[in-house]
Amino acid sequence: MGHHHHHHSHMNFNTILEEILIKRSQQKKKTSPLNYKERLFVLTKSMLTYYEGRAEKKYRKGFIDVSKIKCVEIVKNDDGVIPCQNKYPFQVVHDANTLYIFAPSPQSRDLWVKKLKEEIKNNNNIMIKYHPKFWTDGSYQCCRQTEKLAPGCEKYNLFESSIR
Ligand code: 4IP
Ligand code: ZN
Repeated sequence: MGHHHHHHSHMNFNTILEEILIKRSQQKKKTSPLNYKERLFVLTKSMLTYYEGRAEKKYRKGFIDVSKIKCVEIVKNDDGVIPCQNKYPFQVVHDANTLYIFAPSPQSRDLWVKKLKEEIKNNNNIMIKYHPKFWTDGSYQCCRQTEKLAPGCEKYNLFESSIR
């Protein structure tokens, strides 16, 4: 007691990337609401975790096992409206779900996509094809397929940054 370390509790040596971003609810159930929440995202070698709140008082809301990620890519949105403050979407496909995350700038998005791609490059479940556009109102905007798990409609390139 009596000795206080000055430390940055919000960032440890395991952290690859950390930033406040916005996420769309994954709608894991048919009854799940569609909403957008600001979350503190933290990427480590093993987990992508998101928290409510900022550095000191943060509550974990969700996490994705990096080894379960099948695809990380920018979302093509052409002139579509993005109903939250951050206008640069990317997707993290894992298990049976897709997490859509919205970055505040192209630079932020590029960094997240790049770092995530680096971390998943040895995963054995990487998708051959993916959906370049959003799942919205019961179908993919890219191919109009109406099953969330419908096969991808465009070749996925893990080693190239996608076209905007
Ligand atoms: C919740 O809505 C939040 O958006 C959750 O996000 C989300 O979980 C839930 O989706 C959704 O129902 P309410 O806050 O209105 O309850 P967060 O965990 O960031 O708060 P995800 O899975 O997106 O983390 P479902 O599909 O998990 O129910
Ligand atoms: Zn598609």
